[in-house]
Amino acid sequence: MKLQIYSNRISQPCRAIIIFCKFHGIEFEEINVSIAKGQHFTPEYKVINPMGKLPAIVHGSYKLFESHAILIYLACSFPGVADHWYPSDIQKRAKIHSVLDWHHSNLRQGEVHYVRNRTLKPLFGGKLDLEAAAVNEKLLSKSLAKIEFFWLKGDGKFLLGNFQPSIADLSLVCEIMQLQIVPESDRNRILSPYKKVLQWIEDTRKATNPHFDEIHSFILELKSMLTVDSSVGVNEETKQRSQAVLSKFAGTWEQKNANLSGSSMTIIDSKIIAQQLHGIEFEEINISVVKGQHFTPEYKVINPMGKSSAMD
Ligand SMILES: N[C@@H](CCC(=O)N[C@@H](CS)C(=O)NCC(=O)O)C(=O)O
Repeated sequence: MKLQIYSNRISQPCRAIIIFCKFHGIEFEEINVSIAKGQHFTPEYKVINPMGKLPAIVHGSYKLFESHAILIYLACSFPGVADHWYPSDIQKRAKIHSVLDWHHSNLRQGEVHYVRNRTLKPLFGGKLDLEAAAVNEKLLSKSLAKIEFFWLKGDGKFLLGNFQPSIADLSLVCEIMQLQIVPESDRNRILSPYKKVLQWIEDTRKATNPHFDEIHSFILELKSMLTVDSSVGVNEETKQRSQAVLSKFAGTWEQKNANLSGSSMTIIDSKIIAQQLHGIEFEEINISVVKGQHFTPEYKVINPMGKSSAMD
């Protein structure tokens, strides 16, 4: 059975998956689920993804949600995907997971909420919140700095100093491309300090074109509808025109259907239990989060992100 992708092209993770499939010649049916109409909250969609989020896939009788998991599944189960996208070498592979996990609790948090508060909210019936956007921008910029000065270190053009792109490059670049929707002056202010990031976006785009441009043409079209001054909100006419763009791929769903909570100690404890269970020998080095030992230069050699836990 052909792969089905439940998607909406306004969504960064959906775009990453569609680009990946198109690039690798993976045949799929794209089923547009309208976020604007709340179709992702319907009981029918919750059978596909009980979390009510996009994207999700169905492959035969197998269902899967979470874009990173989907990219891994696609890279491993379809023939012809070059090793660099998701390396078979376990240490290289785990580094890709390190970037992907970091992405979801850092770059994505800053970017999603910034774009929502700065531009998108009125399209979904909310109000812009420029104060919140300023707070979100700080996390976004911090994350971009981490990409510039840490993840893009090394000889290659891609994340982790690789010479060829991986699923992590595609996922993170699609996330940053969402900034196309915000006013150009804001985007330039945020991105221009990060020259390596800008070059890496271009390199990832080139490596996956023409599919990258084709799939992103949707948000560029949406952006052209949002030329109003966002500080005064979106007027009714703009809202209607934008909804028309948002529902461009709509219809397929209707046809078809006729935290970061928990202390770090808890995480360490669960890892130690797993290690004891499997008989893996280890030395436990306790890092006092209370004393801020995870912020020391010595610890940052082990984990430059200054978080517990890490392994050497
Ligand atoms: N961690 C999830 C994120 C999924 C997600 O947040 N999807 C957004 C679109 S980008 C969504 O479904 N939003 C609708 C909503 O939250 O109401 C993934 O990578 O798949």
